[in-house]
Amino acid sequence: MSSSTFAVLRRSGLCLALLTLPFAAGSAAAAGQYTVTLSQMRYGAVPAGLHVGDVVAFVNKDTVPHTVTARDHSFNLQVAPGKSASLRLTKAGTFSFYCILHPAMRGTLKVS
Ligand SMILES: [Cu+2]
Repeated sequence: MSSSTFAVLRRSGLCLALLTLPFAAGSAAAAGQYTVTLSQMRYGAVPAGLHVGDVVAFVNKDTVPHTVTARDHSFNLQVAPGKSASLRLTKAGTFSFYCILHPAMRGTLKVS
């Protein structure tokens, strides 16, 4: 009897760990929310001090579509005119990005 009780406890303990893991990871360093404005065919200033788990919203104030495309293809956002698209940072590193439609538009995300 005691062994079956123990087994149940172990199972529920495992479930609890799996359920709480994503929340623990997400709240570990109070994820930040940032905005980069796309305007006049340029990316606005990219915030410094970005961390894994942060979310960066790209807001397109131009009348043409833009993309936010990583050189290493790790992300590729389409941002319609007047709309925004958000990117959750999932790994550390320095990521150069550009607009596929207007390759002169360039920026860099530094994530630690
Ligand atoms: Cu563009």
